[in-house]
Amino acid sequence: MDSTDLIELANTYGSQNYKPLPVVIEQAEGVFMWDCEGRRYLDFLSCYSAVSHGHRHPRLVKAACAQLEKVTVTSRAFHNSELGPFFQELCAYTGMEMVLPMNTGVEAIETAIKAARKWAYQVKKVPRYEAEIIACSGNFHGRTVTAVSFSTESLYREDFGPFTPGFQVVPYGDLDALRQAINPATAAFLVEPIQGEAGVIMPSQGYLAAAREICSRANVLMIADEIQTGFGRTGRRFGCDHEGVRPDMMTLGKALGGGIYPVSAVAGSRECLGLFTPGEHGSTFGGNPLGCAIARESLRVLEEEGLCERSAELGAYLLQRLRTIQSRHIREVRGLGLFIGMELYPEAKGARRFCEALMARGLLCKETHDDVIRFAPPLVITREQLDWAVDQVSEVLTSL
Ligand code: IF1
Repeated sequence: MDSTDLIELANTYGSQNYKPLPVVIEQAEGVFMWDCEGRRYLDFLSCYSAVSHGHRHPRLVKAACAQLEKVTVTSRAFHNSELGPFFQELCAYTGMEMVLPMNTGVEAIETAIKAARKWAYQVKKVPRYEAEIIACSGNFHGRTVTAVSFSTESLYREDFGPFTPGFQVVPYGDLDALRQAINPATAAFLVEPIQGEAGVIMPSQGYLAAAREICSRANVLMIADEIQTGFGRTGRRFGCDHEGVRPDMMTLGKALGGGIYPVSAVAGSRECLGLFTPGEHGSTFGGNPLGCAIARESLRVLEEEGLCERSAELGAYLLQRLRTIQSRHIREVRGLGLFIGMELYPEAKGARRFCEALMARGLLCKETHDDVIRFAPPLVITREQLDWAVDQVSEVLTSL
């Protein structure tokens, strides 16, 4: 079947919970993807950072295939030979004391919320069920009913109530609001080091460190959502590293699975994650040997190929080049590492049409929040490929 037939099929039988660009990906390798008609595209979305290693990284495919020949899923009713080493290596990589493995990012978020509430009742002695968690306006932490209960985006909440209680929302970047919101029932502050979905929104320098200080003084847990900013995307291992901040827990996902398999986790202190007792929490696939083997190799590849440093260096280069584009549409170009957003003026009539024009030139990007084009290529991209991409962006932004 050709692309048109395949789109027709997806539209006929699929719930329309997305409006994809009209391109059908059939193959991918490294930074490139090919559609059914053989057209090649440069991937500037990286599956929202899940493909930071590039598509089908040979070492990751090798590790996955090797594990496929041994054992894939066992449940946690039994130990498996990949689990302990995965825990140890992820603790070493994050500097945390314990890990609880899950599958998708939002499952890690839900796990962290449960851990924070349990800590509030058992350690902080907050009266049961008064624990509160503070989140930020513009947040994105996933699509479960609890996660959207504290979303400020009506598109993600509409018609999905009733919502989970126990959350407060403060303006992102506003330390006074955070201080004001904290009360004796506050369990935790949940924050993205950079808000991805909100449009690559960066807080002012020092915000994360100050928030860490406020939480420590108030005996409130700090939970960093590094599902998108983690594993080199911002030029350091984690977004918190830019300010030397050590959260009590961090939620991890996307690139942890090497662009091959869903692997997520909460990494945190023993004080938090040590509170779970057998049977209280879990999942069918969390910690399965296939995911652990892939995640272990994804950490090794990040380190051995210097992908964090690459992201820092090439991200600074890309940011600088994008900022030289003279276009009446561009309001701001911002980002850190290979995590960049180009905000357009409202008069540009939305970023989608620019993404469609870029697609026609062989560059695949995704708009977020109407007016922002997100640029987040795999961390294995080369400077020459970035130059080609900037040329396409420049052409489109100056011709449309
Ligand atoms: C979609 C963007 C959206 C995340 C952070 C948790 C999760 C995500 C910081 C949940 C997931 C994905 C979800 C995907 C599009 C993408 C996304 F922010 F990356 F752009 F939606 F806003 N925390 N982000 O970014 O992880 O359960 O999806 O594994 O839902 O359309 P998940």
